[in-house]
Amino acid sequence: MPEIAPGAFHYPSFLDAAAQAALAEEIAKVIAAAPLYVSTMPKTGAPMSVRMTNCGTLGWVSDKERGYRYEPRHPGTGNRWPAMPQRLLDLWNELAHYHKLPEACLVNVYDATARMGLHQDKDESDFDAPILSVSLGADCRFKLGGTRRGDGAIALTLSSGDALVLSGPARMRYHGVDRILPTMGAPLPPALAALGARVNLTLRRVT
Ligand code: MD6
Ligand code: FE
Repeated sequence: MPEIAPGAFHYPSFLDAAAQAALAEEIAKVIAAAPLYVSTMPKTGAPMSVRMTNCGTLGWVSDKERGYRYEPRHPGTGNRWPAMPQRLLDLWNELAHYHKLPEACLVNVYDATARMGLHQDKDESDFDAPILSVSLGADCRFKLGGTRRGDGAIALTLSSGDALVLSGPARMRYHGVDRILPTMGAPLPPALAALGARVNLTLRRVT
């Protein structure tokens, strides 16, 4: 039963080891063209513990001065983001059940101590579109809360090859990564192994 809550679908091991390795090679090429960067929190300027980059026509960035937003260009190089690999578009077509293609794929790279605080993904203009996530590498403890910050949360383990879709009534639920379980689950595929412990990709429709 992939539906873990209304509109939230968890597909354990959706990608097999060969598909994970092939995807990792594509993401390594994205990172070679669009280097990982550290975003900072709006107002405080505190650095996030996750390093990130994007592919697609738009990418998610954040800094102290201008806050969370989508931009067509990499904040460091000033170049347009690399194209979204076809295998990510195929995955979207298979799992998102949405009539428009994703515009952004945010690549989040976690080392063993990185986390992602509880958040809603609300910097997009289109909340009708689902968000599709794919995980590679170490297991993590993922929390899925409610639509208000204080709501109770369910915990799940996201493992290498897992897909997660937040759609419909789950689209605006708070969620975050409590911690990486660095010695549990699979190592990152070779193409990404030097970068950290876990990589998560989130595909989004923005406009
Ligand atoms: C992560 N994921 O798994 C962070 N957002 O590292 C997310 O923030 C996320 O998994 C929206 C939909 C699915 C997700
Ligand atoms: Fe998110």
